[in-house]
Amino acid sequence: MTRIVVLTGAGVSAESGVATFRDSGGLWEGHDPMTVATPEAFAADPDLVHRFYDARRAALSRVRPNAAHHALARLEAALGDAVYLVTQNVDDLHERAGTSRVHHMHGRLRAAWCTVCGARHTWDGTLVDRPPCPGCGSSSLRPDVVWFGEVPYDMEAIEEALWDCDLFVSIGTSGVVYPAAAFVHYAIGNGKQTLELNLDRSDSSSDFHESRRGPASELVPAWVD
Ligand code: BV8
Repeated sequence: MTRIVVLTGAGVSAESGVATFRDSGGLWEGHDPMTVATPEAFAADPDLVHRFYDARRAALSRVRPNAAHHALARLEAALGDAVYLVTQNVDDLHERAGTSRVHHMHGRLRAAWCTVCGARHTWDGTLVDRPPCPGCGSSSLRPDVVWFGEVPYDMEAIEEALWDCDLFVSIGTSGVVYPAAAFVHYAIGNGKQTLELNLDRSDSSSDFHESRRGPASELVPAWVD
């Protein structure tokens, strides 16, 4: 029985040195999202998209979980499966901090998906050099991330957890991207308590029962502990 649903966004990994998407100097400023994170962009220029994800996958080895990730791992250790953690992030920092059940609704950098046989593989190398799929041998692997216009993972389970929970907590997200940005509306519509922990005001701050301002590395441990 889920009691708490936690949604995290790029802000939870910002203090680990992982660029966010929309803050000044954020990741997208290097690239217009629509030129790298869509199936059309991949079809038009697969090398560009592969290089974008290969660089981010390689950068994972240079970052570490921060106090927010560790606090959320303590929350799961204390409450077990009463906590449902869903992240918009494609990094593996929640796992490396010790959280065992992480639901990556937008996929994972350290995974590749074969568009010929459909197999998904843990992947730490590059894809731009078109390595063979370990399953079928074809050179048709793509990053296993959810691009704009694609269907997020785990939506049914996420909606069920939101239906069951008492509390929905959103951490480090601008509330721009749907359907994640709609979770707070779904929670409120079903009479749940809602809390936002974010550095700045987000697009949905006014929707939450309570919205606390500050860095995740301070707000999340203070909330968890
Ligand atoms: C879908 C993976 C149908 C790839 C990502 C018009 C209107 C409304 C919606 C749409 C529309 N046109 C199209 C849509 C739908 C579209 C969408 O929402 N577009 C937006 C741009 C308008 N969505 C989709 O296409 C999705 N699919 O809708 O399918 C469907 C839906 C349901 C069921 C069935 C079918 C798929 C979207 C997934 C796209 N992929 N990522 C990759 O990573 O490259 S999105 C990407 O941006 C991230 O994954 C992340 O999820 C997302 C949002 O970013 P945030 O995490 O919020 O980060 P951001 O930088 O924006 O904000 C950081 C926040 O942290 C800030 O608020 C900041 O203040 C705070 N912060 C910073 N530092 C700290 C901090 N907080 C605390 N501490 C700190 N230190």
